[in-house]
Amino acid sequence: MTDVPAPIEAFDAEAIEAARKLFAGPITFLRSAPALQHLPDPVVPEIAFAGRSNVGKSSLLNALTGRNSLARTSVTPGRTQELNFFDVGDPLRFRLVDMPGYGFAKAPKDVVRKWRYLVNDYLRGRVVLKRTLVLIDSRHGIKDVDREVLEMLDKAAVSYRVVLTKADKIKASELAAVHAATVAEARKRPAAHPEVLATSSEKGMGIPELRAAVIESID
Ligand SMILES: Nc1nc2c(ncn2[C@@H]2O[C@H](COP(=O)(O)OP(=O)(O)OP(=O)(O)O)[C@@H](O)[C@H]2O)c(=O)[nH]1
Ligand SMILES: [Mg+2]
Repeated sequence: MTDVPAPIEAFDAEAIEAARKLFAGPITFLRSAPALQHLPDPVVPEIAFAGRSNVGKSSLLNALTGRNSLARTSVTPGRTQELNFFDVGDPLRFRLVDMPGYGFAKAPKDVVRKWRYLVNDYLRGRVVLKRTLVLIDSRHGIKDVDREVLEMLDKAAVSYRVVLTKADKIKASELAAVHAATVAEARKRPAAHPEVLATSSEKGMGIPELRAAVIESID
């Protein structure tokens, strides 16, 4: 017997199917908020995507919604520069929020500061924010720059779930090791969900499960 959790957490078939249906329905871009005064009215639950620049936030949003170009992605870090809101469901059930990345060394300092304030203020102060998905590149695991964000979320008691991205880029054995280390760290953090999902937006791995996890957190 082993108690090492699998990289892909099991959800029951009904939850997977209900989530698939919801994400296959209407999803539309609502607006970009370059500053807090442009946020939409907080009328439905929100799920935010956070993580280092280039970790795959916009790609994961596209994979979840099954739409290739809903959120803009790029090989160059720093693509997403505002908070982008997407409406899910008709009638509206919840919103997905794609955010600028952190830890992007090449961006000018004042730009980085602006993004950081925007993201941090949103994360700490948004009443309808149900959960933040904190994305971590499978090849790198949790880095100090990620830990700063996790600490901020812990202190502000903002519920989050760590999600590994780009799982297709490493071998299964390497993925198992980084997953185990990430779970161990998540379980020590007060505001973190105890499970960590490994995903690949490229190959679709972990996507049905992450959909179910999103729905679970808004219900
Ligand atoms: N192989 C592989 N590549 C991926 C995956 N997810 C994202 N990428 C690639 O990683 C690069 C960055 O993806 P984005 O989704 O734009 O990353 P981001 O986190 O939104 O980046 P910023 O908006 O700059 O913070 C792109 O070239 C994607 O094609 C994945 O699951 N597998
Ligand atoms: Mg992006």
